[in-house]
Amino acid sequence: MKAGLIQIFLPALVAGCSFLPALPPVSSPLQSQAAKAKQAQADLLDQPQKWPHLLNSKRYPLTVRYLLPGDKSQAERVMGYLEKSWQVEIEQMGFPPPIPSDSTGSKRLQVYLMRGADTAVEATRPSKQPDLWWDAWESYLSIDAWGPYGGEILDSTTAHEFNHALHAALDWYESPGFFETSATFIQDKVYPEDNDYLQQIEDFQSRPEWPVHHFDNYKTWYPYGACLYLFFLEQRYFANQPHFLAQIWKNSRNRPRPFDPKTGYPSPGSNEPDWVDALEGLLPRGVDYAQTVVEFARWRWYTGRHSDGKHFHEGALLSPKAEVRIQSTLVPGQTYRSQGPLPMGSEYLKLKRPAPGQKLQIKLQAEGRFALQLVPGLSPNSDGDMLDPNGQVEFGNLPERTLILTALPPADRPVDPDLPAGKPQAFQILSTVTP
Ligand SMILES: [Ca+2]
Ligand SMILES: [Ca+2]
Ligand SMILES: [Ca+2]
Repeated sequence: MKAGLIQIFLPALVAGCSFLPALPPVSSPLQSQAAKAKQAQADLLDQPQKWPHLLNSKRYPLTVRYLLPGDKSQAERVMGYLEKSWQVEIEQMGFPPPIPSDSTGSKRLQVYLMRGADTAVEATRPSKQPDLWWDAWESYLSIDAWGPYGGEILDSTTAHEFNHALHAALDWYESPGFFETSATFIQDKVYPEDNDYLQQIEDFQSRPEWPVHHFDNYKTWYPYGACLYLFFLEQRYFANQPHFLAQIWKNSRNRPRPFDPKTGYPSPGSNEPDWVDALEGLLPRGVDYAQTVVEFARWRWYTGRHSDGKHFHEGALLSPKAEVRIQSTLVPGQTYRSQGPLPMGSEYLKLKRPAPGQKLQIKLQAEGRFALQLVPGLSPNSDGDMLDPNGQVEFGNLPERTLILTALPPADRPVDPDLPAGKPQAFQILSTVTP
């Protein structure tokens, strides 16, 4: 197992996809070709002296290497994207520079352009610079500028991968999902007009029962689309300034952690502080991660057709598929049972207004703790209301409202993004109609 490879792409295993093509037989020409291509990459990546062509940035310590003279214009294009990424991510947002994996001693970040290569960042070894006390790794980028992440989205792809190189220099073993959540948020900072990230929000919004920090090991775009939470934080808590993200990464640094020989990775529980700890250090006094997640559960309803211009700068650009999934519709008088969301996840239920002159009362029965709220708000200045577990639902003039149940962890247990999520928190709702 090769530790340290972070890739932008989604492997062929898309969630729920059960019609994967059969793999070629073990010794097929196709596979041996693929094996040869992999070997060719292994012989070249991280070996700058073997590359015949290079381009050095005049602005920043960046080198793009390529194999064929005819690829020069592509190399120039990628260099332009890298320079813009450096300017925004490092100079404007405050990430410290990357630590190059570079055997030539040039101290320039090496970026390899190769057809068929993984579009990825690889961290090669811990930095030996004596003043770096934390788990800082040297890294390089490889980019297939001709592959599925090239073309029109090569700009945001480059911004995304460059951000991973900055992660490597701070904490290469932070919680895995947060790498993609951060780098996808970054795409819109460096290339605001390239809205490729919006599609990835669909997988995230279709799984509200998972915690924001859930990592499904690249089965879906979920951790990428979780950038919606970072857009919420930026707007709600950080005055629309994206610098908080670099600060979270800086504050989540830790000393090098011992590797577990069984997995080849440090044990997840040893990631202290983690990004949630770092975030909580930046939030206003008295606000914790769980509280932001409850608020965010309300915000994420205001997307697509529910956008009101006050939640998410590009919420109205999201397609109906990127609206948060409503689990069920309850008719007045119905009893509803659910296996429930994971702790820190939410479930959304539509409530229908009872007949004129009648009131709707709901009663929550559950062992775990829940936060209940109703959207949308009933007045222009309100975007929703908290609801008692045993309360009356007001409808104002609305024909229906959405009830959000967010599963909270036990009050005495802080949330840790590296530990298993736990079991779904089952609940039951009794709804009664009274005159
Ligand atoms: Ca945008
Ligand atoms: Ca950490
Ligand atoms: Ca922690």
